[in-house]
Amino acid sequence: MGMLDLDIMKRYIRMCSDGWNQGWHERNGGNLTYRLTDEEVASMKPFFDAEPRPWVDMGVTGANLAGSYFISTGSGKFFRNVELDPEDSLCVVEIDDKGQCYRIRWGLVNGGRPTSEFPSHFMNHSVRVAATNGACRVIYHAHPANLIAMTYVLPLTDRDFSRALWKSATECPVVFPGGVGVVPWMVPGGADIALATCEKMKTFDAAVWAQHGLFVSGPDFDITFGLMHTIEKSAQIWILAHSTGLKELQTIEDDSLRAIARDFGVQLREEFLD
Ligand code: 2HA
Ligand code: ZN
Repeated sequence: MGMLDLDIMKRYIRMCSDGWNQGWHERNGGNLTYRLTDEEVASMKPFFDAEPRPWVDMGVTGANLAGSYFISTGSGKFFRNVELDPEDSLCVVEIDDKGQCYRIRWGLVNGGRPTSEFPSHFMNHSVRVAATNGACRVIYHAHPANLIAMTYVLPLTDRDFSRALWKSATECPVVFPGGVGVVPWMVPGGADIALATCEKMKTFDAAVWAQHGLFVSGPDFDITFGLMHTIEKSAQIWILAHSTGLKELQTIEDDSLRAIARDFGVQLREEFLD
């Protein structure tokens, strides 16, 4: 029995492989963080390093995440390699009692630090934990090509993207009734994109990063991966339809979106409907 026999590690690694197999993680693209439950932390403690590595100041604070633990992909690591060598690609980090610093307790055996987007993930975990009453555990960032392509040709507004995606596949309004937020192009890895994303994630569980990718959150791996997958599938249909060069003859009308919402018992963001 070792760290990699734990169910939570197996499911985390499977999600990394699933993302790689979808083609969303060229080179070191993308990152995944998971906030562990107390039981999961307890099951991991026997496998933690004898000596924790030094505390690192994140430059951001998430008081509601004080004392929590995360699994994270490593900065510069490739999703392609996670399954092959998890100890080199992943880490478990502990957050201090102020929610300001992290230290590595397991993994990254050849050195390194958590994803370059860790401050972004951390701040967004903080926002989503508050927004979901503690239900949010997963933050996932990937580079799905069709959605990125859409950011070159659609106005970069929450409304335009939410409507286009809802109308490109019938299950979309059920899967993300709140729609998607859109963050304009920004330098990745910094505080600015973290703050802009947090602003969106106060009310959305998905934020498009223009000319870059998608940032999603959820309570578990299935729901979070499924959200990324559904949004990208919808974007693919949008791109395919527009790539024909043919005139659009029909779409899902706004009243049909309302009918889906009614029958499936979900609340669509009303201001996005005509
Ligand atoms: O981890 O995707 O946005 C590499 C990235 C940064
Ligand atoms: Zn990225």
